[in-house]
Amino acid sequence: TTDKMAWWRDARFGLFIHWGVYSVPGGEYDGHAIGHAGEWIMNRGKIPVAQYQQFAKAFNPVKYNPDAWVRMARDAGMKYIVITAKHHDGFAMFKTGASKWNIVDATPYGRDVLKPLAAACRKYGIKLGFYYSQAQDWNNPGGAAARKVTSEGWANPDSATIDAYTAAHQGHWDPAQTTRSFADYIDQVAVPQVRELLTNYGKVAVLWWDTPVGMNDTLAKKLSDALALQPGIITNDRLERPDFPGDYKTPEQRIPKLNELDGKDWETCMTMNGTWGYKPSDTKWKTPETLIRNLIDIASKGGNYLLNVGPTPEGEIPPASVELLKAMGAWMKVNGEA
Ligand code: JFZ
Repeated sequence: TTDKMAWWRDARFGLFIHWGVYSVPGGEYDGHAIGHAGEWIMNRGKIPVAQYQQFAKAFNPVKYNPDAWVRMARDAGMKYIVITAKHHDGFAMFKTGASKWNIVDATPYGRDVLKPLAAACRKYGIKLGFYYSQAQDWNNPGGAAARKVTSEGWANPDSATIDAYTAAHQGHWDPAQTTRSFADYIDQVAVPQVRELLTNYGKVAVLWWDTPVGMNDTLAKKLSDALALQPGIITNDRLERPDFPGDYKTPEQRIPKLNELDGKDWETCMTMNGTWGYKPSDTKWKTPETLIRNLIDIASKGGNYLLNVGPTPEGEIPPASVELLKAMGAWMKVNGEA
């Protein structure tokens, strides 16, 4: 049955939130600007695990206001929110028993940020989804690392050694990353955390998988089986196994052409500047006109638009993003559905 897709097809517009420890360095390491998106800084900068984990001590989102975030999304005309529960740096933004590398145990803030977001979503009738990086995990031992990436963007004095290690260890750059097998990481971290996410936050509308590096059918089945905890949950296509195609496709940073559409459900995810995670040096914001046209283009072709914000370590959504969402809300008020 495809009934479970009804709300999603109706929704058209959602908020993506990339938030985690990577917002602390914000694209800069050791005084150097690191290329690529902010949330990839640990991999792109080949930052050792012990050093990266220091950033958690400065992650203290005392200005976090989930009620205001959800109202902001609602007022922009959005119907759902997908937040990074765990991105590739492996940092859990929630209370978890599967790893100490989480917001409760490793930051001065010491609180789960997903709980109050779930409550605010319930209050305003906004659906809540979790992004979960099921395979790539650069801090929990055994997690995968995309292997094509070499260090760049700064004068890493050890880059030759690190790049050689990376080439020889499936993309890992720190021996601490390889002290457990990938299968054990899936059993001991990924599956338990997905189960926690689907148990402790009430109704979860979407599970947004990403980058299935090193995955195989057996391990993917364990992750997919956990979804039984939330009847009616919708998943994207990034588990990427033939047996688990997911419920919708995820063209990234682009809007499909009419002749590419094959009748399957799809969602374009997109940044407002050029990064998913907070990176203050990226000031190349799209205009409100562009974003509104994108929404119209996507809606007219039957897709959904998942538009991203990257909050700061203090828990604030960048003012430029807030302004863009206000502009979209103003347009939606006049032209959106009643
Ligand atoms: C992934 C992440 O690596 C990235 O940090 C961000 O979370 C984004 C939403 O998803 O990046 C991808 C994943 C898939 C493609 C490109 C980038 N793809 O299929 O072209």
